[in-house]
Amino acid sequence: MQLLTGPTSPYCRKVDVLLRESGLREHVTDVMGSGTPIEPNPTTIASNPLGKIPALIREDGPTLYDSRVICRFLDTLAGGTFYPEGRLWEVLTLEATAEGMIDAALLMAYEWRIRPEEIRYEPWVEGQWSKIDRGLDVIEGRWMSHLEGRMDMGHIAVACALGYLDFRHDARGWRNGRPSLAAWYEEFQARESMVVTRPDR
Ligand SMILES: N[C@@H](CCC(=O)N[C@@H](CS)C(=O)NCC(=O)O)C(=O)O
Repeated sequence: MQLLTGPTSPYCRKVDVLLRESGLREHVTDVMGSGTPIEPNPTTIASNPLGKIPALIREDGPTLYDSRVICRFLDTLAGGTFYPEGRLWEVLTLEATAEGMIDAALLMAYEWRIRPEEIRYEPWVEGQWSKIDRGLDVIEGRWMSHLEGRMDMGHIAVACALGYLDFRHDARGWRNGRPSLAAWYEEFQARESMVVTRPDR
């Protein structure tokens, strides 16, 4: 299988961490496919009409895209431990929360990297940060017992979201007022799968 990926994408990092944690890494070859909405990558467009990475090109079936679809597929191949049946809806909801935070963080980054300064709209940027802020509060307030339990895709998604906040939005200080989540992340980010996939390498 080939994974269309990029070195700083938090969505691709989710897939990479799962590959490493589930022992499937050697079955997938990385192919660089980064692009932006205004400079799409031709290789990626050929595999995903949305022009987004990650996309997983399979030998025995159609290409899969969207990190959640790819992670669910890979987990099925690996034996199904990262989306455990007994707490599936919790895992999917936590993964969706983390994914929404990544979406907002990426839109904020696009705003300063891509949009010309004279047409930036600050309330829209702050509205994106509010989504992240509320997501962080809900994880700190309601999800810590889940995160302290056995690792599943929710853990990986939250860790990749927090890693992206450190990478692109460090000045916002997401740890302030969230001591439990900060302590959990400190430990989780030391895992080898997280260390070798850090976006600032
Ligand atoms: N929901 C998608 C989002 C993927 C996504 O937005 N990827 C970014 C890279 S971080 C991308 O390829 N952006 C290019 C574009 O939006 O045209 C997923 O989970 O895979």
